[in-house]
Amino acid sequence: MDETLEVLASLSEELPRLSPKYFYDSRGSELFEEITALPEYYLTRSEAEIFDRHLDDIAQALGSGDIIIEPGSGNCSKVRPLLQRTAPSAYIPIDIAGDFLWAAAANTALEYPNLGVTAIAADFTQSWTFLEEIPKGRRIVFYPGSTLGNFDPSAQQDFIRQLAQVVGTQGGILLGVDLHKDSATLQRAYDDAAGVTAAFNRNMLAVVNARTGANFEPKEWRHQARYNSEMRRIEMELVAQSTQTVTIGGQTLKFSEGTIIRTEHSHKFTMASIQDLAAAAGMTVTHHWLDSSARFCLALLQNA
Ligand code: SAH
Ligand code: AVI
Repeated sequence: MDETLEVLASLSEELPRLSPKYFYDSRGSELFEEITALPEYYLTRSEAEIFDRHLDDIAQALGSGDIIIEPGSGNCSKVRPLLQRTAPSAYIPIDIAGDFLWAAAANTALEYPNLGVTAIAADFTQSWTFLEEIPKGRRIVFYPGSTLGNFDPSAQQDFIRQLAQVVGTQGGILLGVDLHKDSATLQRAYDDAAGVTAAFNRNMLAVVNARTGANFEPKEWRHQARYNSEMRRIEMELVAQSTQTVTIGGQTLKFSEGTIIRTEHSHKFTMASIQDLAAAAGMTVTHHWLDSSARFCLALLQNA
């Protein structure tokens, strides 16, 4: 769907929403990179610790010489241990933030001269026609960072089903997901003291302005994040600080003071929910690894 129509439709819902894909232009990608270094945002460090502790095991489970496909590759830094240890023939980073992707992929290609790097600037929720152009071979989809958790549960299932087809019976999905835990730790991770997550959240309105010609005033919106422990998800929102009139695609929308726009769900997982997701796609969790505090899980899913 055309982005202007999509934005108008989701903002007109009973609970106005914007898709988290609008977080990511180059500025949004930089802000996300800053988030990953925050003391409160343990996810990236916990996942890195899993690689530090278990790389031999992970590499053995994956085998060598594969094609690694990474949806939502960001700065392409998480794949490094895999590139070093499993020596794949090709690496295919896919990301919606094109300029940030080109720069990250170019650095990766320079650093690994024997690796074929094909960067794909695309929305990974759309059809993966680009697969026709990538080299043939056994495929590993590397999907770290708990980006799967930004989909709602039925979309998570659809996405894993699609990835199951991409990897076939020979390959696998190496999936990194954040685990359910106490609300305070989670809320801190999404509402840091330095206000970087707030800036990341508000930047979404600047991205929507750039992509649809809308005229949101980002500074008139306040960041809010709460853990909904029943739904096992962080709900990130923007709250209007005054009455706002916004024009998008020739339509005028009025948001009274206190109006909430839901910008992100970040679902948290349990071992059982990871296994259920795999099973719904006809896959099995053949291996899994945790960090020392059991905050984060890296799982290898293979077709049963
Ligand atoms: N994998 C990295 C980055 C995670 S941030 C890490 O774990 O640190 C999520 C990434 O997914 C961003 O780089 C963002 O641009 C990308 N992304 C989000 N929605 C997307 C979509 N619909 N299609 C393609 N990329 C998307
Ligand atoms: C990319 N994604 C997994 C992040 C998350 O934790 O849900 C995005 C993010 N939102 C706020 N902080 C980080």
